[in-house]
Amino acid sequence: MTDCLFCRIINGDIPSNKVYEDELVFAFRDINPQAPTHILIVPKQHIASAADITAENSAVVAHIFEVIPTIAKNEGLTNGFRVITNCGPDACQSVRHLHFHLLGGGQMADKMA
Ligand code: DGP
Repeated sequence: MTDCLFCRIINGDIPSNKVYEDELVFAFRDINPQAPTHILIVPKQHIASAADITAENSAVVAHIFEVIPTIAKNEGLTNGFRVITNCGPDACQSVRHLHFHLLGGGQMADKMA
């Protein structure tokens, strides 16, 4: 989608600090990091949010969770990490392209909301 920020990052129209890419997935550093390591992991296929995951497109979501350990290891997150997806207005989703925040690099708060 040409009007989608993350689609434009994936296709290279908008520069990003890429940390991982394969045929299904693109991962890059968040422009506004909320932890020492803050990476966004997105499917190359445009899926608007977690509310739009279906039996037809869920394989890419499974693949994202398969590559998260590799990205976390590459980032040195040996003491743990957090994976979050914000979905819809109540969760303050600001970019309508499914993405998983990978956060780590230090002790985090024990509350998530
Ligand atoms: P969310 O609020 O869950 O939709 O997260 C969107 C994230 O996207 C937010 O943490 C900031 C990040 N972000 C927004 N615009 C850009 C951008 O142009 N480049 C990068 N690298 N990250 C961005």
